[in-house]
Amino acid sequence: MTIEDTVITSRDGRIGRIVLNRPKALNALDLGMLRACAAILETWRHDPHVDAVVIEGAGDRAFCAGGDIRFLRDGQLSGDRTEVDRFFTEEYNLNMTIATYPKPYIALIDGICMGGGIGMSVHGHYRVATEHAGFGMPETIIGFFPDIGGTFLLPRLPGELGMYLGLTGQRINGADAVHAGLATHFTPRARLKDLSAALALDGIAALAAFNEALPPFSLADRRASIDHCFSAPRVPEIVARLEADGSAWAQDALKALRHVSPSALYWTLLALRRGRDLNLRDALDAEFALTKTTMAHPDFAEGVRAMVVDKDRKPAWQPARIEDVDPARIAALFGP
Ligand code: QUE
Repeated sequence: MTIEDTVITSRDGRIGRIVLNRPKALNALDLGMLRACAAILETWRHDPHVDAVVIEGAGDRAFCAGGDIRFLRDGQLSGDRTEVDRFFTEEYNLNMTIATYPKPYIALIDGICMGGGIGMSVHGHYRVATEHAGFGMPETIIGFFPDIGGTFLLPRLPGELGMYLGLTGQRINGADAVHAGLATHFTPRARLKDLSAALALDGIAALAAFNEALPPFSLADRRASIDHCFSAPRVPEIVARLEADGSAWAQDALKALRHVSPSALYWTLLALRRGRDLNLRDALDAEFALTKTTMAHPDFAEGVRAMVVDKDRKPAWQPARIEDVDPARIAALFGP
């Protein structure tokens, strides 16, 4: 083990520990990290001394900010999809491994948890969130769509909450994530170290002992509006319903929708509606196919450029307006 390891694994009592250790990159996942996690999960699957797995992120800013989106952009722009396909294949297989893991898999989430980070946590049995957790699927902001099983997870949140989160890219805090079903337990940061130690001693029984009363769901008063606006059949109707709503919440949602890739709104809506009826494996396979077609759209490279590479936060979307997206062009991305 060296200090450069981007994934640190260890045994502690009867648990196996995984630390995503790229704190300067907000623990974003590269291929080496995916492989290290997959390898240790295979080792521990059959290890009679490991009863459960606990995963966390290094540093106090992030559990995991997502995938290595610069690498994916570079691969896409190179014209050779080999490395990009390999990344998604291994990432989605790891999501599936976590979802079907035979031993308790517990993610401790104390900081941002977005995109690929959701895939590394929410498919597992237990997700403990602190008051510093921030859960989100912000892919429309970079001209992509909620992958890593997001098309399976989001349609299964209460009402149209998942469509709201997936289209707007809005982030929710740790307590709200428990209310929404993305997290299972709420433990303050001040007690997380003690919880982590207790897991090694007592196993998953420690989860209940450290679970604290939840603050109210901050979106409780918005649930009816979310369900009404985001159940509209198409993107322009969602916009029209938000405009008709007129509340401060609706204004914020509209502002978010007008900032993200208009084309990504269209393909995300279709992908999330389709995911309602798929199991996780089929959803991941459908997402894999969709990575090929959506990433070939100019908005992906432009979105990553604007938000992650140059950080000017001024993407030049094509088309630039929701009203100008051609639904037939989006439908074609889903195959014949
Ligand atoms: C939307 C996203 C991502 C994002 C920013 C967005 C995303 C992602 C990253 C990210 C963050 C830090 C890193 C890194 C990538 O940022 O998916 O390599 O060091 O992974 O607005 O979807």
